[in-house]
Amino acid sequence: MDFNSLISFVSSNKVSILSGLALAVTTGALLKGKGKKQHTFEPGVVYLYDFPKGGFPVIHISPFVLKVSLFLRLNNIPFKVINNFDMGPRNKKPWIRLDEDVVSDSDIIIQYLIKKLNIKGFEINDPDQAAEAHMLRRFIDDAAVWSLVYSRWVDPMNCSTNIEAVFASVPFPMSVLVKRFSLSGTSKQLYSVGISRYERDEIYERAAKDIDALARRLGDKPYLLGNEIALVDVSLFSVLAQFAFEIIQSPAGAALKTHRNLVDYVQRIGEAHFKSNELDFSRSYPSPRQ
Ligand SMILES: N[C@@H](CCC(=O)N[C@@H](CS)C(=O)NCC(=O)O)C(=O)O
Repeated sequence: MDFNSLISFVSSNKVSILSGLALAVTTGALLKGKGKKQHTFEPGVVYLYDFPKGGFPVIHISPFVLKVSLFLRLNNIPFKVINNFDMGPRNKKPWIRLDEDVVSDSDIIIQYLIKKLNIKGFEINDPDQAAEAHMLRRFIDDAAVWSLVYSRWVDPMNCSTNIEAVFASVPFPMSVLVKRFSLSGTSKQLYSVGISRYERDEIYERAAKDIDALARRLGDKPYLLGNEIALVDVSLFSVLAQFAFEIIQSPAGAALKTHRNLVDYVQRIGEAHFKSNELDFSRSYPSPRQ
């Protein structure tokens, strides 16, 4: 295209070019958290930064945000949720603000709150049990979680419904760019981590084995380590709840629902700490409860 044709193209497409640019700039700013609503922060209140509200039957669509939310609830810590695209210091949700402090990463947030607010009851004195809890937590948070990410974002059987629901509260046309941007980022992550190099059946076979192992480890105990809820349960609940409250049941959700103990576990913890508009029990727990 020579210079004269370029000028004539620009002058005849002024409106679309300008609107495209404006949309791209606004979306970029939105994703970077600029132009966000200014909040007044009350002292002593934890502000939990979450994604924009989704259309799922679970209040937080990120297991890691759900994990921090459950921890705050378990300990009666006053908190407010802020839904936006501001990704915080590590470029990941969740992150929190408490007074002058900003902390990100669910484990680091929980450890910070335990120390800052002098929360008792989560110490594990037996070194073997502490080591086992640590490994279980890593397995749940850093390994088992990836089949959820696959199922939500990439699985051709349910990803378009899920992606619509993830961005349910983002207005058009912003939603178009945000969907494209997030999907490409998540697909790259799934490839880098290695999950999306397996076939769909292989991914869900691995997920079902993860779920079977967790069901076996829980057995008939109320919680993973016995009678008291531990930090490893906060992680387990938060990942399982995402499978229990799906819009379209994935094979991993179906695998979960073959384990009565896991279904009861999610229901027991969920009902104790969340309201019915935060976890919609009417939209979960099919077969095992009949
Ligand atoms: N290790 C982190 C993981 C957090 C994480 O992976 N968050 C996801 C949402 S579930 C996220 O922010 N993804 C957006 C991205 O990676 O760009 C934690 O425990 O907080």
